Amino acid sequence: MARVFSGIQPSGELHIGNYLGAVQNWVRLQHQHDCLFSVVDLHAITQPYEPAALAQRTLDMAISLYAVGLDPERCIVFVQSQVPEHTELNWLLTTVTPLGELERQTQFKDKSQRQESVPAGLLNYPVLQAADVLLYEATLVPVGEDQLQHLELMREIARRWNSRFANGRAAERGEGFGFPEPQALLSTAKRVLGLDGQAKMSKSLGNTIGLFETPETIWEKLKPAATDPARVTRRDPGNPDICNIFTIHQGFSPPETQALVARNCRTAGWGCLDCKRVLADNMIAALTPVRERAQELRSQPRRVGETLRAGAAKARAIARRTMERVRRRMGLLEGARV
Ligand code: AQP
Repeated sequence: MARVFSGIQPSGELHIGNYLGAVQNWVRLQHQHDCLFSVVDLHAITQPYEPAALAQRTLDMAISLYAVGLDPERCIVFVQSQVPEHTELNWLLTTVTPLGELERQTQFKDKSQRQESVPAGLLNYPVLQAADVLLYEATLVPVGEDQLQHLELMREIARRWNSRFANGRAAERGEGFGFPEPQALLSTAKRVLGLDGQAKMSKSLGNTIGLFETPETIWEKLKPAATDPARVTRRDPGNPDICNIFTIHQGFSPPETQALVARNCRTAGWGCLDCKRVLADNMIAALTPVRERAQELRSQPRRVGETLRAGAAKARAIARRTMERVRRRMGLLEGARV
């Protein structure tokens, strides 16, 4: 079984971009691999945020993950800041990370433009992400397309650390330790655009459909959403391959409906509103039970907190073992020696 790690920031409500791009895959993977999924609150604080609201948002995101189907009996779900080894490994990895690589990350450039004063934590974000994954020696990372550049850097960090600190002769004796180079795992909806059809759907851009919206809101948001820009009038044929609404259909509608939608789009048999109505019905059918499960979990915050702490304890047991080996390889003085 491969080890899988992925995370999500508690920076707002879980939306269908996060769901179709990553989280839906997580639910499937928990049945096939050894999986860890984290609510990465330490990443979320690299953007402006409200301290009084963060803990509640973290709990809400965990509830969302349980509600969509992550089962604490099948995978480890935990809050990043409850496993301090993430920040320790982050620091150690910064010593092998080239500054130039960090400065050329697209997400850093985008997000730093939106802030007046840019915190160093935003620059360091991909190193913390590398620590998240390498701490568990994970080999598969299910993410959306926006994270591919970070994944490439993570592999580079692993290679640099290995070439500096992994000991070849010890490895021959079976005592070596080096980080595996993790691979990204993309879903079919690897990039869901926002409802305006411009930027990617993003919690911080307010262009989302949340996973827990009511049926009325889902329809109200879908109605004006951007489609193929070439469809100006009802009679113009469209191209589903470049339509964001069709991407969302691929996540919520069965294959035969997708085929029907594509045909009716190309022949102008349906207008965009007809296509959106079918999508709304399928989304509502899929998301109503998820919304109900979330409501039930919200009424039991203490139980959710306990489940998360148990998840953090399991994650920490793995993280500690990795850190013992990392510290030794990097030459840090062991307490037992003096
Ligand atoms: N629009 C998207 N399409 C496909 N996948 C997406 N993901 C995010 N947006 C899309 C994937 O969701 C996972 C969790 O993302 P995150 O919360 O760690 O951070 P993010 O990518 O920065 O998500 P947001 O919604 O855009 O958050 P903010 O606005 O706070 O930055 C990741 O695997 C991501 O690829």
